[in-house]
Amino acid sequence: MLGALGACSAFMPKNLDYAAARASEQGAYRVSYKSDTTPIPINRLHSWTLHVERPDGRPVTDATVKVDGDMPQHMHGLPTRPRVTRNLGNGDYLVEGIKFQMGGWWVMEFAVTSGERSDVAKFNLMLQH
Ligand SMILES: [Cu+2]
Repeated sequence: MLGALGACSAFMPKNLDYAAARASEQGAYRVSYKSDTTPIPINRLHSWTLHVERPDGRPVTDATVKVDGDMPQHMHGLPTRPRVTRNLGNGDYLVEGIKFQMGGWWVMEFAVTSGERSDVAKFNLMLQH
């Protein structure tokens, strides 16, 4: 996207955490994801199952989750608007409509709200072309 400036040379933090299970930023939740397709595909719609639990491991069964994603080096987001379409129970949520239009470093963000508690979990992904 940055053309002559060289998108791939734009700043990228070293030692990014690519774990698929993380604490949310303020520690309110533990969030993990599983893609229904592995490896995570480029240019193909697919779904993830998100799991949300409290730090003590109790599943969060009443969360509302907003989904967003972007490529920090490229200043663009996803070509689609993925969203939670089903509460699968036991802290699992189906996220449909995910599509990555290119390989590289992506950050997926899940804004989780349950009761009064809102927090965001961010996942780094390095997708292969
Ligand atoms: Cu990009």
